[in-house]
Amino acid sequence: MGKIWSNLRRFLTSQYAIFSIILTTKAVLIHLFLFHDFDLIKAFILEGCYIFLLMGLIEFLPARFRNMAYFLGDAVLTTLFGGIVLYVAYFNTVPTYFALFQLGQVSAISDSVFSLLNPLYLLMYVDMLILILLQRFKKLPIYTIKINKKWVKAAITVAVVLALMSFTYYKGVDIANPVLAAENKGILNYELLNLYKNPQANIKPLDTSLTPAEINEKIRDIKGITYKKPHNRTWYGVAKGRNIIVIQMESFQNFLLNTKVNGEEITPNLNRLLKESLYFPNVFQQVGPGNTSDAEYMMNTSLFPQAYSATSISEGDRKTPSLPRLLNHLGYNTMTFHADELKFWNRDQLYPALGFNHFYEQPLYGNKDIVGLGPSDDVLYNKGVSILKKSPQPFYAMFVSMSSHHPYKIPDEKKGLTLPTQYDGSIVGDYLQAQHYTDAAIGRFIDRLKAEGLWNNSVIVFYGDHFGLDRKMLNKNDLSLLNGLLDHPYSSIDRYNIPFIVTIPGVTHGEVNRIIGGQLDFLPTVANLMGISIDNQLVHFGQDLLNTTHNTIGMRYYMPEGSFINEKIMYQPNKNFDDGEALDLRTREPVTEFRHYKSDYERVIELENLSDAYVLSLPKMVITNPKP
Ligand code: GP9
Ligand code: MN
Repeated sequence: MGKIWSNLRRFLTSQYAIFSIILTTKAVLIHLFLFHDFDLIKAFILEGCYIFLLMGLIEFLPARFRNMAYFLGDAVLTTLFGGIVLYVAYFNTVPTYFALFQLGQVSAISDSVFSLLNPLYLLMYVDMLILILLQRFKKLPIYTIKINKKWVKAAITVAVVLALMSFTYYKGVDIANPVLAAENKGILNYELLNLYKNPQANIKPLDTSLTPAEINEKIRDIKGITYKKPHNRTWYGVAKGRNIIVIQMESFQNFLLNTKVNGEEITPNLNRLLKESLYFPNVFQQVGPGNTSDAEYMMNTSLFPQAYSATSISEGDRKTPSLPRLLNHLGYNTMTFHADELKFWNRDQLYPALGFNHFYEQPLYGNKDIVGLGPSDDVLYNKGVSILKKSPQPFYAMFVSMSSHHPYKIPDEKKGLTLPTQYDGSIVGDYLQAQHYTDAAIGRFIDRLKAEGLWNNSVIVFYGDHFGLDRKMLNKNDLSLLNGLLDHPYSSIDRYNIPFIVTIPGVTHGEVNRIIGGQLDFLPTVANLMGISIDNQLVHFGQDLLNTTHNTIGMRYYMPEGSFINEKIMYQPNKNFDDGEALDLRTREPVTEFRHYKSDYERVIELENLSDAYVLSLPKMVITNPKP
């Protein structure tokens, strides 16, 4: 008996056991941090088996490398866990290994990341420091070399058996929601399963002999909509031949419009503009992990963004039929403006892939008047107007704003709202100030366009790229401020709701269209207004919102694949369709009876798969010198 105890003591103080136990504890703490309810023992076994297995591999190394290898193993796994925590904080979903490759992008938006970084995260590495010190001062009885190998072998064998069991068992369990899947299957098991069963492996490129008209017909069939000839459509060609100016507004949510804080309008310029625009208040974001760049992609292609990676990163090298390409053929000069570096979100590939004639990125905007990630929206628009002035007409110019990027810190002199003291130091207060600035800069942009004679002969489109406020960033005070502003509890419906506004000076006069829409619908709607028939030319998964009687919006990222918004509910699956959750769009209350909407769930998945298959069939292009 005494021998067993002394062997156990020797085992538990071995480097193998110490590092494995510490790392498993870290993994379990991450479960505690990321998932609300979880089973402690299950988490310990699920994460532990892989960690004891991985650390066990080090035991097979020559003795002189082991010490170093343990520390290295600890550092690598801790960084992986830290990366996952950071990713969840930023994107609000558990990343697959594909998405983890995009962490380079997260580091580029360091301000945002730092605001999410809790200094406590650094404590994740503290064990290494303690172990180094203990080792240095020879306080730690480490028996690595003299350890009874039988115990190690037994532990590794148990770990291998448990890892194999959990892998085999969960291979057959489909859980649509990535957060739930990682919680249930274990984080490391979930990553490994994704590696083994590439969720996109079943998608085969679409038959390239199909014409755009045939694919569009297939899309209409899946949606159950009937074909209407262009000339029978309302608003067809009302803006024919005009310039097109698109303004994609960073993190801009719909609730900001026509809302007052302390008696003051948050967005006075846009509110005024609504009176001479066509406004769609019931539009929802459809972005994937590529956030801003996915919004740009959807505006220009009407294709679903990828579910597991930023589209610009994984598919940005494919020559993609798009709005700029269509307009290039019609003699338009096509341009896009954004004050970030071109390589961010792989835009150096994306823009040529979308066929823009020109793109204007950093360092064109210099380094004056920096707000958040780069030069302010004012700098962007000023430079933009000076280029538009000289551009041949008609032109298509897309502007991607940036000053209102998370964490919404703008210089004091740019804070135009007088907020009550409850807003001091709150993210909601910062968000309102930043979006008030977005609106003010747009107001100045509009004035300049008018002064240069570029307003009346243009169509100007505005929309938010994606949400700015997520419940997880909000504390009690933030929530109560928001609830007061909105007059109801802040819900996912508010979070994903972005505005879509089209101004055609002289033509639009404050029409409000309450149809449900998504970002895929922007291109078909603009094409109809421009009198460009895309039916035979451009594969598109969205609908012209001006000629739509019913619509179902598919979302595949911030809510799991299969999530949708139809005229009645916002739905997301959990393990499958039946155990999903739904909210009534009108009351924002949970709905339990949603089974009769199963066809919407199946339909959005079929459309998303068809979109992926189509994207895979597009030819790759080699981009050596992206700058046109
Ligand atoms: C980066 C900027 C922000 O260029 O557009 O991107 P986001 O973090 O919102 O995807
Ligand atoms: Mn964005």
